[in-house]
Amino acid sequence: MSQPRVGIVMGSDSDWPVMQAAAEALEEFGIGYEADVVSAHRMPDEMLSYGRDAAGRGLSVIIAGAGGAAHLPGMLAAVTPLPVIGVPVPLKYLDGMDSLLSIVQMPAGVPVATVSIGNARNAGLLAARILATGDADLQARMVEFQASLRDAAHAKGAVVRE
Ligand code: RP5
Repeated sequence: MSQPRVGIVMGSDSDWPVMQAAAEALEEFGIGYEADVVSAHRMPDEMLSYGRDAAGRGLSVIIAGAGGAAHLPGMLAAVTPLPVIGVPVPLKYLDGMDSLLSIVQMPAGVPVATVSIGNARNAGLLAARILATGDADLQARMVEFQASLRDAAHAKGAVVRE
């Protein structure tokens, strides 16, 4: 895999079963990534260092997933100029609504692009779209991918008005 352009981080290794879908989406597009556990609550110093150093290390996008009191995406967004995509990880209680609200309700000035609960695949695809704005080949592959979604919908009998 090439030099990491996307940093996938999560609050716990228990988040990986959800977060690995982001990695798989990036792999489909041949985008280099790194994946790390960087807990906002259990490793606050390491979390701040990760966010502060990410751009300088050559990352272009951060995907951050956490569950419960999910402060990781927002805290990273506070210390990096990079786009941060938040993934609300569903836990045993509250069905991920706690994670969603913790991530999505950011104060003005500090954006986190939040995907739906557990939808790490969309986080990977959104990171690919962000990178594709400066990469014509990658954008062409994204267009092909979108066409494949349309073809798959047709194959299932979807009606499309032309
Ligand atoms: C959060 O606490 C993590 O992102 C994880 O979703 C949750 C539970 O972590 P573990 O107790 O499983 O390590 O910070």
